[in-house]
This record gives sequence, structure tokens and C-alpha cells, in this order.
Amino acid sequence: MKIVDARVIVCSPDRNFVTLKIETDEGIYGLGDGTLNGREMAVASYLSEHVIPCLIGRDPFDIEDIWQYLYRGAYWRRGPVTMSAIAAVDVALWDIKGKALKTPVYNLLGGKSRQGVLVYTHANGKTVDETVASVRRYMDAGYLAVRAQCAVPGVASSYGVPKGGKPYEPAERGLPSEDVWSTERYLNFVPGLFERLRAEVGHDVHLLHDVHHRLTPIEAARLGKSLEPYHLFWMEDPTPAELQEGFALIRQHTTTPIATGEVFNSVWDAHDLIRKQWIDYIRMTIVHGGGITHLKKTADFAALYQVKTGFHGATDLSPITMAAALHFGLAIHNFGIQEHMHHSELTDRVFPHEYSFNAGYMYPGDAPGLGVEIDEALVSQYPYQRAYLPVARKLDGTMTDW
Ligand code: KDG
Ligand code: MG
Repeated sequence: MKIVDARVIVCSPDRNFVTLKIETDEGIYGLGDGTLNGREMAVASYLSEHVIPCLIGRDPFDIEDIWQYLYRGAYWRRGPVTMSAIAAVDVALWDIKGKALKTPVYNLLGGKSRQGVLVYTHANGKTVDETVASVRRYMDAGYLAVRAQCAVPGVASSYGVPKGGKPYEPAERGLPSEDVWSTERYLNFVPGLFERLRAEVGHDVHLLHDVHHRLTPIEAARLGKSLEPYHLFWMEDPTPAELQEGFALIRQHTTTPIATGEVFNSVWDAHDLIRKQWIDYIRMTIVHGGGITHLKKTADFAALYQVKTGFHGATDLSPITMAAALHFGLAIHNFGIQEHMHHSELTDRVFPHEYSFNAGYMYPGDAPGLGVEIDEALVSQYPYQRAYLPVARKLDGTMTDW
């Protein structure tokens, strides 16, 4: 089999997605996601200008060799743009191989290790009461694990809480909007939120919380310690992870489990975090981490240190990445949990898919390959629209991590 054509499709069915379609001389094609929220066109151009010309004529079954060719062959390594572009190619090739061998991708990764993939979703509210009600709604819908975020009193716009009742995650048209941030108000508020949640919803449901990179290590240590009575499933991104040894300080003070890595794009970003057991869950995701090929190696490395996966799965990752993550999560042994936010009804129509949710678990389906399509006629009605993530400033105007 030979690759005869490849095209980048950029569309905006409620939000922007970058999709790569690779076609073969046998009529089988594969789909890969290369979406990088707020920087979509950088990946699209990297693919069209620099990657696609190198793919034509290659055997799509040579997934490892093509991965190494794109990674090592570029000389310039890593980075979210490069690794998302490589991921788009890699995932499309796994899709082709599954279709050609008439088997779902999870079978190519070792077969089923479990019956379903445990997922968590996002609850939020402008008040504690609203957040409690939101968690309850998702529990009633069958979720066994829920992330809870709440507006912090005295902080005009808090991470994880939508403006105007819209579903999170943001991607705003126009220039980036500016959020405000107060560490003091946040640290004083969050333990009370989880005290109330446990009192209201009990101890069976898994509760998670995303700090979104906003604390220093010692502040994160204080938060983790104060949340211990409410036994969270995890505290996510407690501090920016460029400084990997910052996590050692958090670990010295708290037993609250830690997840990080949604902005990572290579196993090297997590090398010390994993081998020194400073984290419990690795969140690097298939689209931003070089695809299934690189995530499989990362997960196998993490398994040696009893670190599990907890992949990023917000709505800025397309249904193609969601499907790939579900095949992956079904197959590997050290799977922990998978994030799941519902895409809009329009996004789901543009990307019809086989995966489904039932009683807290998701299932990739048994279609050959990944089980996701793209409706190209519909796509043409929703062209790309420039959009940005917000930025954040402290109360005195200093730029800080969003
Ligand atoms: O594009 C950025 C989002 O994907 C990110 O803010 C979502 O932190 C996030 C999460 O945990 O889903
Ligand atoms: Mg996060």
C-alpha cells in the first residue's frame, strides 16, 4: 500500500479543528487530529508545507519509521506545533492500519485490558450551591468521576467557569480576553468548596480539581494538604511543570494525588516527574504528544513507576483524538482515567463517531480503525475563525499563568 495524497482540513463547527486526511492507492484513508487551541494555523501550515510532501509514496504500515523520520528528520525537535503535526500523521496511519486489517485500533495496541474506559467530566458554577447542583446533575447522568470548579468570590472571572452559561473550554474570537487571579482568595476558598461537596454528594463519587498551573510549589503543597480530608481523585496542574523538581516540594507535604502534563509534548517533559514518582497521573495527550506511537512509549515508561494515564480530553481536542484516547485507554494496562467533555451537537455531526458513554464508562466501538468520520460537505459551511485562549493578570495587573 502507498500514500498517494494527504490534505489538511481546517474547520470551525462551534470551535476550530485541524484534521489531516491521508489517502492510499487502495482507497483506504485515515484521519488524524492536529488541533492546537489558539495556534491552529501554525500546525496546518507545518503539515502542508513541511510534512505532507514527505509522506507521498510511503507505505502507511511503516508507522514507527515514519514517526522517526518526522521527529529526527526535522532536526528541530519537540514543541507543541511539531508534535501535534506528527500526531496528526501518526493517528491517521493507525486508523489506516486498523481499516486495512479490518480491526479496531485497540486490537493493534494489545487488545482489551478492560471492558470500558472510566471517564470524568466537568461540573462548575458561579456559587458553591450551583457547583453542588452541577456535580449532582452529572452523577444523575451516570458519571462516576466529576471535576468541580467554582467561581472564587472577589475574583471576576475564574478558570473553569463559563461566561454566559456556555460550555467550557474557551476559544474566544477577537484578541485574548483578560481574566484576573488572586492566589490568596483562591487558597482560602477551595477547601470549603470540597468540604461542602463531600457533605452533599457523599464519598463514593470521584471528585477532581484543576488548579490550572497557578500556584507556586509551596502554595500547591498547602492546597493539597488542606484538601486531604476530601480525598480528591487528583489535584491537577498544581504548579507550572517546566520546573519538574517543584513537584518534589509538593510531594513532601501532601498525599493528595497529583496529575500533570496536558501541555507536555514529549516524554522528556515528564522524565523526572515520572521516574522520581512526583506525580500519580500523566495527562499528556495523543494530539499534543506525538500521537499513539509516542504516548504508548510514555505510558509504558510511566508503568514502571506506577504512574497511570489521565489524558487531557477537553473540547478543543477533536472527536478523532477522543476516539484514539478511548482505543488507547481500553488497551493499556496502566490506564487511570480519561477526561471527557461533550462536544457540541454540531461538532458531533461534522465528526460522526462510533464511541459512546454508558454509566460512567466510554466505549470506542468495534469498527475497524478508529471509528470516526469527517463530513466534508458539512465542513465547508464552517470555515476557520481566528480565536484565542484568555490570558490572566493578578489583581495588581501583573501577567500570570492562565
Ligand atoms: O485549550 C486549553 C484547554 O484544553 C485547557 O484549559 C483544558 O485544563 C484543561 C482541562 O483540564 O481540560
Ligand atoms: Mg487542565
